[in-house]
Amino acid sequence: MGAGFYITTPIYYVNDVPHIGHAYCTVVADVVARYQRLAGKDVFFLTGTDEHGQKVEKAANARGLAPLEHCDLMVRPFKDLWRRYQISNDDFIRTTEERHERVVAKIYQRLYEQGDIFKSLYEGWYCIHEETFWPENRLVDGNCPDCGRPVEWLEEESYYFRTSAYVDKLLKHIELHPDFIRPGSRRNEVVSFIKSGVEDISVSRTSIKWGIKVPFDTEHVIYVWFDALINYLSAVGYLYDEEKFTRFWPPVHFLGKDIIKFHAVIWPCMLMALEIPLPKAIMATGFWTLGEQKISKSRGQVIDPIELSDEFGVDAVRYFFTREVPLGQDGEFSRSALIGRINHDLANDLGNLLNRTLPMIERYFDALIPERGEELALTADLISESAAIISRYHELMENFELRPALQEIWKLVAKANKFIDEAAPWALFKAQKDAQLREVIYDLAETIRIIAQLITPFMPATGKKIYEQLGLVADPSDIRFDSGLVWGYLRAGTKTNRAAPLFPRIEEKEKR
Ligand code: ME8
Repeated sequence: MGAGFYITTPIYYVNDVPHIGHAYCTVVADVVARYQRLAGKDVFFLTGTDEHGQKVEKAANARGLAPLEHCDLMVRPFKDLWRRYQISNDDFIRTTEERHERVVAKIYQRLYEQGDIFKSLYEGWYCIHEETFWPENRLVDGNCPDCGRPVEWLEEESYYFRTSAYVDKLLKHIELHPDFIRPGSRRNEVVSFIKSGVEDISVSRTSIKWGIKVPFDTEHVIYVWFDALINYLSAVGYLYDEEKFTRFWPPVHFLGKDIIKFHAVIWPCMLMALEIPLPKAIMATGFWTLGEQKISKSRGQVIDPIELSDEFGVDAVRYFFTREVPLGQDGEFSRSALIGRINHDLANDLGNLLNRTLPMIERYFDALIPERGEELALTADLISESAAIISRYHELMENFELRPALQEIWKLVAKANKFIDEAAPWALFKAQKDAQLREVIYDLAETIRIIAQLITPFMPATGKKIYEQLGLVADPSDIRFDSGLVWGYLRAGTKTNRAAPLFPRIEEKEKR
């Protein structure tokens, strides 16, 4: 097993520009990648684009472009969006790249030679939108059971992948590794799907041209899902960079619940056929809905992630994504809920903590962080509470429990706000209790710094801004937890820089 930490997002279809659902899955994976880096792991965080298949070919045709030209244009908005959202991916794979196509062809060849890919006749239904083959008995009123669109009848010679040979072994793996598919509700869904019977799947097409050719039969193009899943191998050096591959494999996959069967059934069977260890975890995220309908371009409900970040700021959106719903569950997207989070959690709770503390440092200590003084029961309690929260935070973050981890941080924010009221620095100042005042102010500033360090995976720019206000020049994204979460990192004599409030209140109707 590799010593590194490998995490992936789905590779997104380039038939259209990205929307908020794409941003969501990539942001949550980014939070985990950033956390693991700060925890000291050697991280490889991968995202990319899925560029073959009928859906992309159709989109290119509609624009009068050659498929590759269309892809070259459409990849830009994805890359721009990731830059805007401070996504810290280490690589970006496109399935039209040679490094990918080569690995796909080699894998296909090997599976054919060992008898796991074989030729037969495909007769059945196909949904272009979902790029999925459907048996007759799965259709709903003659339409695709997933998206409800009409399906097309296919009758063509096709290569099949022998999924059925591996499903029993897969079922055992799922039973032995309860954390393999998360959350548990998705695991149950996958298990009952497997138990209902998994057939061999068609993995080539003759009626389309846009894809990777079957190496030993060039009339056939490799099925887009078979091609796409292999990105997780081709990007990490499989068959060409042994050192990299063994360093990082196996991965943790983040993906939407719509594509769980591809990742939790077909993909593990492909890996077993190749004798490659299975992923550490397959984490299915939920959907953002509007009026209880999945947000999607084709349904005409669009929330542009760029406009959203223009209006509210990237960190506020990143916070909302991770704080509003538990990972794995659906969430109804609402502007008023977003504004509510900004006003209450960010402007009020976090913002006020800074806006109360920094002026006291200026007033009592000329804007210089004081030396610690005389410990009080109250300050000892704040320090031990912060240590307890840090340890729960790690436990939660290791398990991708992002929302509970934020709730823990906000317990510390609340605790620090309450500490100000109880320690009443203004009274200590008046009574000239200098040693106590110094301790109270130092501990408060240090708590704020720890909070900034803890929120950095979620809100990297905000963590940095808080550090700047405390007078620290280092970016908390560069400070590993083993030094950044140690009490006492903040040095006496550091000059603070109060700035404008991090999150101004938004005066618009909000929902609580
Ligand atoms: O399926 N809410 O690509 P895709 C939350 N190319 N997440 C959403 C969402 C919503 N309303 N809508 C989409 C593909 N997503 C394949 C993947 S991987 C080898 C190949 C997210 O462009 C969610 O993560 O259709 C979903 O799985 C992904 O976008 C699908 O993106």
